[in-house]
Amino acid sequence: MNDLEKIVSEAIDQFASTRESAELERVKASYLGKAGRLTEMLKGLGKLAPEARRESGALINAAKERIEAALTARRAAIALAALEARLAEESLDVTLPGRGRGRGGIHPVIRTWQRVEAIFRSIGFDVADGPEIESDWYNFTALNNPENHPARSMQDTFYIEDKDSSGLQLLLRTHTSPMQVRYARQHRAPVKVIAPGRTYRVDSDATHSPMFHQVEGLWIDEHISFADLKGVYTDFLRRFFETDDLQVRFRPSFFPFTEPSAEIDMMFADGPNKGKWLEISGSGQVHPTVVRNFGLEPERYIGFAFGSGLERLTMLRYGINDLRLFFDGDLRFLRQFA
Ligand code: 2U9
Repeated sequence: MNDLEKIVSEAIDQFASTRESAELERVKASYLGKAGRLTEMLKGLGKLAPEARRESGALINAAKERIEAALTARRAAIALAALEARLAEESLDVTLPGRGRGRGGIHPVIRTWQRVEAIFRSIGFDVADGPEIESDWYNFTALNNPENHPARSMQDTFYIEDKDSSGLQLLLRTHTSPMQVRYARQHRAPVKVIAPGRTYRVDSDATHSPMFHQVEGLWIDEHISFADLKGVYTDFLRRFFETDDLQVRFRPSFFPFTEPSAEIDMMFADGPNKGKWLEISGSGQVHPTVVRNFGLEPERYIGFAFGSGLERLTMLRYGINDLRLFFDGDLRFLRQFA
């Protein structure tokens, strides 16, 4: 075998023994690269006489073409092997059943929130939403809470250490009333609004959570009376609990922001709570000082307010007996409402 034949067959053997393209390209360079064996032979042609140069040149070029053909074939083989390896590794069994996606649901307290909104909207109430971080003025002062009222203490209220840009004391709202003060000051009379939302108090046991939900209502106009409160709230309860067999009573109470004030109790004619008076809400005629803080004259404007816990409404509606279930995130509980 002459030199050229040997080089060609060595190249073909070496190509065949490579397993990946980088290695193949390195072997290729040793034959066809700048200092490759065949390249060196082509360079040597210059020293030959014209006749011999043409003859040798043709032979070397024919050898080069065979090497290049072997190279192209090996490149294709390596690429195919890589593709097959990948296909084998990433193979899918399209006959397997799908994994499915977990379906989310609406939290029972939020369901109550939505129901309450829909019912009050249908009786002409607007729905207001506002900040959970409030100033001391909107949360307490505007609502006629005296400076030394116990609710203002750090034992009951979460205070924020930093003051706001104008030096105001900030806190987490303890009720949604500050939103109604904002709303009344902005809209003027008549005011007919509910404010549902998250509220915060330093309190945590089987019946209290540091974060809970309230809905408060406010109706202020020239001739709003306790009869309107009783009518609106009774209508709300009957629709919320989907029964007309429900009694409502008012019991005298005290809140700084209402005068007179009353607890609202209700009694079902059926079901597990049949015949029991259940506390469901606080309420009252809005205190004249609070009306003045809206920017309205209390001699002309009068109305009522109420406040109810959304957790309490939810527990009574679904027969839930432990408040903590709402906040545990246990899917076995939550799925029942999805
Ligand atoms: C304004 C003026 C007065 C809202 C009211 C109550 C009585 C009340 C509690 C019920 C259960 C809070 O979630 S709870 O712990 N609320 O007893 N709330 S009157 O009075 C207002 C609201 C807004 C401007």
